Amino acid sequence: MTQPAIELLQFPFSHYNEKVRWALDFKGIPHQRINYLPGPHVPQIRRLTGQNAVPVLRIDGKVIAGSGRIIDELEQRYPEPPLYPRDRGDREQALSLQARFDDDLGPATRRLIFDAALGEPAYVADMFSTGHPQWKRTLYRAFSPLTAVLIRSGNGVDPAQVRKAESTVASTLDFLAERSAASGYLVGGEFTVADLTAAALLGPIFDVSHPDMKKPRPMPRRAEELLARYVGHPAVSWAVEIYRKHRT
Ligand SMILES: N[C@@H](CCC(=O)N[C@@H](CS)C(=O)NCC(=O)O)C(=O)O
Repeated sequence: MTQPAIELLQFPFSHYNEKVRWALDFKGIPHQRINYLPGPHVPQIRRLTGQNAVPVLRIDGKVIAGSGRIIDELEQRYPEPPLYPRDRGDREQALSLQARFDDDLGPATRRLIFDAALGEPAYVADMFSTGHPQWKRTLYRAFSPLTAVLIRSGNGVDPAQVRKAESTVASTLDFLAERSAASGYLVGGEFTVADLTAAALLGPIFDVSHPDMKKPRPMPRRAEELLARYVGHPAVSWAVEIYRKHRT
């Protein structure tokens, strides 16, 4: 049977995109990644999907936006190895945790890393332009002070929202530590989409070892401080372990 051509339209380093990369790699699905630059990506992604965000998956001529919807499609087409628990109640719990983390944890960790790193816009520009030709990287870097302003306003990076994000991250970390304490997993004693989502969306605030998410060094000083603030939390050790065991 011939495999359908699969393309992931993505930003490197983005944690929602990481959810989909992780699902594709975990299931061993061959695919091509097409990198976009945040900002200049808008016209093409909007034309294709009617909205601006990536990840977007193109599979068999079908275009799907949104990490949860994409993972759902992959799970239907490639059920093994599973990311959804077999038990119906567990499956509902795993999917509801995914939706919760997508809604609150993802925006919160992103806000914190942007707040910490955007003092050095060139660092952020270099990170996001990974994989692009050098001329494009140089041009993108030159525009990075402007991009930084747009990223701040587009992601609610202001003092009040940052404080809210800190509180969301603190309560989610405590929840994850408590919930995973017994079996090492969030639902049903096995690795599911809930663990994948939590670990991927925590990516901005810890030192992920996987090459797709490893933060370039040296990092801005405030970004170092951000990671240092969370490194001792048991939920961060849990996320490191989930990456080690399950991020192929
Ligand atoms: N809920 C969406 C969120 C995706 C998202 O926020 N993507 C960001 C990158 S991390 C993005 O594309 N931002 C650029 C934009 O919206 O223009 C998902 O689960 O895929």
